[in-house]
Amino acid sequence: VSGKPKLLVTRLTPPNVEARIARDYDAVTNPDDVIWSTAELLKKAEGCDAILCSPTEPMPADVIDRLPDSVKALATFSVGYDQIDIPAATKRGIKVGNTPEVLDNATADIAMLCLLGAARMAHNATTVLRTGQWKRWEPTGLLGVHVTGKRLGIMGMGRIGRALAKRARGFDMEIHYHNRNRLDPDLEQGAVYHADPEEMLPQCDFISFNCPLTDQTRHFLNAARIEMLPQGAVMVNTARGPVVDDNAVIAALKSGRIAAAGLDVFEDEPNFNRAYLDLPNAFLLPHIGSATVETRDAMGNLCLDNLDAFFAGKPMPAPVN
Ligand code: 8YV
Repeated sequence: VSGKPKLLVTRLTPPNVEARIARDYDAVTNPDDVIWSTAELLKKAEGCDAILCSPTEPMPADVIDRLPDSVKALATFSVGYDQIDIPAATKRGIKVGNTPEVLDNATADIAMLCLLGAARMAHNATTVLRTGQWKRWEPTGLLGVHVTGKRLGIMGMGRIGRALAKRARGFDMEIHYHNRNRLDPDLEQGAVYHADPEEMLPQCDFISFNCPLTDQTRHFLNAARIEMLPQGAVMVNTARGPVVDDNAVIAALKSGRIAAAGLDVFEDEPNFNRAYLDLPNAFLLPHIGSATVETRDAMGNLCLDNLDAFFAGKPMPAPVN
């Protein structure tokens, strides 16, 4: 590429990232932050060398295959890249980068918030307060699930899973985990490894999903596996909505089979299953895991580090393929 590379930026990025883009790239941006259809995306990508994209633009194989030939790199503003068909990108010679590490702490904080918010029925409690139903102290009312000393099963012990484990240890929880591979002892920090995730389920007073969405993890927590959890378990999801079957979770929250859920992600966001709204034992957040000023800045900068490296002919600092 001679001169500044032409970059398509699909969503608004933090101000200092916008400034860096304006300085270093010939950019097509989206100042009104509208969500583009695939057709609009493909049209705007014409003549671009790379795209700074996000999970709001699905890029399955048929979209990757229709990208203009000029597009040689994708930098997604996310650690998750399930929205991109990576083998299709690789096949077309398109390099993909993501934003690991910089969002671990913010996301683990939200996982802990979901865990505590669910366990202590925070949604129901705040509703009681805000709707004028707080008339007197109730010795046996607004009781949640005790956290200290309980077993937490972490599905996916990558960087975010480990950051959650660190927090949960501070709450004296006993950590169990399933991961494709067992961790080295220095990373495991005494957590109990379960090679078979189904074998872990009966030991999960709490279960948290911190794994990527893949063909293996899609709908992992379905009706049959909910039955393998202890009665009254608490579940947390800050990963991707489709790793659980929302209909099965909603049924289990209604019956009390699952005592409470803390969810930051849903199937078909933002058109999540509205049945969740009727559940006092569901603590719900609108996908804010990485939503701190510092984290979003760092994510934007890492996207540009990936792209700068790519255009300098160097390996991306956070490559996917
Ligand atoms: C963001 C995320 O909400 O990184 C991810 O995979 O889901 C979150 O950090 C999102 O990607 C913002 O674009």
